[in-house]
Parts: sequence; structure tokens; C-alpha cells
Amino acid sequence: MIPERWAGGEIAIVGIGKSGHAAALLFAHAGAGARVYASDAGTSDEVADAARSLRAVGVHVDVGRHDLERIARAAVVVASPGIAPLAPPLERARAAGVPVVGEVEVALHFLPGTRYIAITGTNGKTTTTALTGALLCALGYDAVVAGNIGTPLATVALGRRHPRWVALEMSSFQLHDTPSLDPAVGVLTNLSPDHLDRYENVDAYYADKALMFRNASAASRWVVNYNDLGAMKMIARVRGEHHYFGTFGTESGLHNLQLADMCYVRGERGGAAAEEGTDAQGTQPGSHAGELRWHGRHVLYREELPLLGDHNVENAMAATLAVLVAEGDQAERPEALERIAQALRSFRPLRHRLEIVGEFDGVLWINDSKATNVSAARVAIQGMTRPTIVLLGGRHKGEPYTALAEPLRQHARAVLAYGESAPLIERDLADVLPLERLGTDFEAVVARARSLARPGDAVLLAPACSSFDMFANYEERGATFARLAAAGA
Ligand code: UMA
Repeated sequence: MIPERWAGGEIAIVGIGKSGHAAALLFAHAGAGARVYASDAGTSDEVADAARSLRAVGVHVDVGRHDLERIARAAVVVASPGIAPLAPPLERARAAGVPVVGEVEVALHFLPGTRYIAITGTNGKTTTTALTGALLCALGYDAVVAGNIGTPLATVALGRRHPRWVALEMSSFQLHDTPSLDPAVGVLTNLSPDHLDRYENVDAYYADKALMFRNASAASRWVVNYNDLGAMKMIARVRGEHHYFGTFGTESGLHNLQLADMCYVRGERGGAAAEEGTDAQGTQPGSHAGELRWHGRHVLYREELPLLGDHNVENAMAATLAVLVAEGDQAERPEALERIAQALRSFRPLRHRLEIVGEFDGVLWINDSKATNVSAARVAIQGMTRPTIVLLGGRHKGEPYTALAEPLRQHARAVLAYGESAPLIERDLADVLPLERLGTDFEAVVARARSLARPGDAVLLAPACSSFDMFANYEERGATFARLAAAGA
């Protein structure tokens, strides 16, 4: 049923991409005479297809335009997350006093019996969401993943059977328009500047992230990165149980380890600790590069987690902690940690996220097309263990590239700067290491990378930019990189 507060008139869906399309279908199927008007400024084939399927269920659709007057008369407007709050249809709605909500807000209303773990943060949200979904299933929960990861929550709500649990990825855009969000567990992976092409400043972006905590109560459970100062500051005064995960070196005292519920103790294989016998935290000598522990109990050795980069260890800890605190007694079950460890061992990287495309002529090709901001590119570069040719470029999002200087100095052999942002990348990094500025021919960029790479090197696509100057989206950019890499083999 359509809630009272949205029942007094037409429902206006703005944008019929994935989320708007699913929200429109949800209302159309809710019955009770819901009148639904959907509009999209685009005219692509995808928009035309979506319009056709919505018309078939009685939705009135405008393609290539938004009828602002009609939107201003609506009972509620459902905004797609990619549409900026100041875009004309949303401004017009607000000026007319029409409430504006997002698709997740709508879907939550239709999923009253479903509990969810909400996951946000600047980087790592999608991997953490996928891991959380996998771990929930490994523990026997009836669970799916949804949200920014790709499947709209409204699509889950449209299903005939609703899952008991959802691992729900929430972008800052989605948080902005989801006033009812009240997760069983909320995860904040980390915070760093992003989306400065949409937000006025970084504080405005963080303010949207903080909306995950808007309905915090004593019953809330939060999982936060102990090593991330900004995230720790954001959570400091939030009501509810706080659970922390963190990364510590073997030199960290026991006291530090105890502050986090879940920790990754980095070890040095065959290092000083090994020679001395056992280190201060009890890491077994000599054999393992690092260990994940939950309240001091062994969960997994680092090398058993088949994901590149230590940031992915943080994602694994965040997911583990989230599922362990989701229901009171879970952590008490003796087999829970072993089941989690098993699921982590068998987890495979998601596409376009430090995905190994292949090794050709001794060169490892790595697709991290999802590294669409500077901090994501930075962790990718930091994770490289071979001399690396780094492909940086695309549409600039407002952040300087200088934060890449140090990791590039340590891990990279050369940078290829391409696309619209190439001049800015060159300005910020040309003094740091050999950098070539290329154009917008991606095939030429990949060919140049191939000619520079020597056996034993890696070629890493971690663009630090969005893809929209040269591709439809980051998926197309990553797929093109993978195809060109393999084609030259
Ligand atoms: N449009 C208008 N009027 C405008 C502007 C756009 O009608 O003024 C239309 C476009 O023509 C298009 C539609 O709006 O047809 C696009 O809507 P959208 O950009 O919100 O995209 P969706 O297809 O609904 O996908 C959204 C998320 N997209 C964004 O947040 C930009 C998807 O996240 C998400 O997977 C999906 O909902 C399901 O929840 C993608 C993303 O890039 C992966 N997210 C950002 C990120 O991860 O950095 C936040």
C-alpha cells in the first residue's frame, strides 16, 4: 500500500535509470490507484526501453524533458541519485513544497520485515557490501545485496518473496534523500574528499555521509574504521553501540589492539619478530605476513584473503564485524568464525576493483577502473608490489592529484596521463616521476603502457577520475582496458 503521506496526488519519478525505473515499477505494482508520472531528460536507447516498460504498466512517461509544472503539483517526488539537488525538476519541487525522496526511501517502506546492514564511506563500500552479503549467507541468513552496488533496493522490494536481510550500499547521494534510514548495523568504511564536482565543498559531502546516523538510537550498532580519524570523529557522539576495526603493526602495544573489536596485525614474514621467537601480540614466528583477529581470536591469515591491497583487509574486517554484531548471539556460535573465514577465503574480487585481467609476457595487468577518486587510486598504487606503469586520467572531479606523489614515487615506474584531466595531472605530478601526457585515444594509451612495461612489471588502470569524457561509465572503461590488454598478448 502507498503510505498516507504520499497518497494525496501523483507520484513524480525524476530520472528513469536503474533506480527511477525500479521505483516507478514498485508504485505501479502497489495498486490502490497510484498515479505515477515518470520523466527523464535523456533520450538514449536505455531511456526509451525503460519508458516502454513503464508505459506498459500504466505509468505516464515523458522522455527528453521534465514537465516542471506537473512535478510541482505532485504528492511526492522520487529523485534519482545521479540528479543534483539543484537540478531544475528538484528545485521546482522544493519551491512548491513537494517532498523529495530517493528510491531507497520508497523501497524501505515496501520492505517492512527486512533488516539491513547499511554500508557507506568514500571507498570500499561496494566490496564491503559484497563481502557482507557473502558472509551473511555463509552464516545461514537469508540475504541479498542491493543499493549503490547495482541492484536497486526497489527491485528487491518488487520480488515476490522479501529477504530477511539486505547488505545495502548507500552512496552520499542516496543518504541525502533517505530520511527513514535506520539500519540494524551501519558501516562507515572511511572518509576522504570525493564528488567535489557535485558538492560545494568537502564538508557538504561529509554532511551527507553523516546522514547514515540520522535516526541513531540506543539500539543502533555502528562499525567504524579505527584508523580513520575523520570517521572516528563523525561517529564520536552518535548514539548506539560502537564497534571498531583497525590495522596495526606488530610494534603496536596490546592496549591498541584491544581498542578495536577486530584487528589486522601486520607482521613481517621472517622479520625481527620471527627471529626473536614470538612478538608482543603473540603472532606466530616466521610463517605469516599478517593476521586478522576478532577480540584476540584468530580469524584468518592475510595471505588467505584473495584480494589485493591492505584496504581490502579493512573491507573484510568491516564486513566480518557487521555480520557478527547484526544479531546478538552470532559471535557466540563456535562455528561462526570458521564459517566467516571460509567465506573470506573463497571470495573473489569484484570486476573493475583491483581485478587482475591477466599476465601477458610477464606483465601483470590490473583493472581498477572503479578508482574514480584520488584516495581510491592512492590505495591501489600503495598495494602494488611490482614496478608499475599507472594509467591516470578521465574527467576531473575537483581534487588535486598531489596526494598520489608519494605512493607513485614508491611503487611506479611511470605515469601515463590521458583524457580531459591530463594537463592537471601533468601539472601536479610531472616533477615526481616520468610522466607522459597522452590524448583521448584509449587504445594508444594502452599500447604505450605495453611498450613501457618490462617483464616483472604491472600495468595499473587506477584513473582517479570519472570516465565520462571517454566512456559511458567506469564499467565500459574497465572492460575496454581488459580487452585491449588481452588483445596485445
Ligand atoms: N537524468 C534526468 N535529469 C537530469 C539528470 C539525469 O532525467 O537532470 C536521468 C538520466 O538521463 C538517466 C537517469 O537520470 O536516465 C540516471 O539516473 P542516475 O544517474 O541516478 O542512475 P541510476 O541508473 O538510477 O543508478 C543509480 C546509481 N547512480 C548514481 O548514483 C549516479 C547507481 O550507482 C546505482 O547502482 C543504482 O542507482 C542502483 O541503486 C552508480 C554510481 O556511479 C554505480 N554511483 C556513484 C558512485 O559509486 O560513485 C554514487
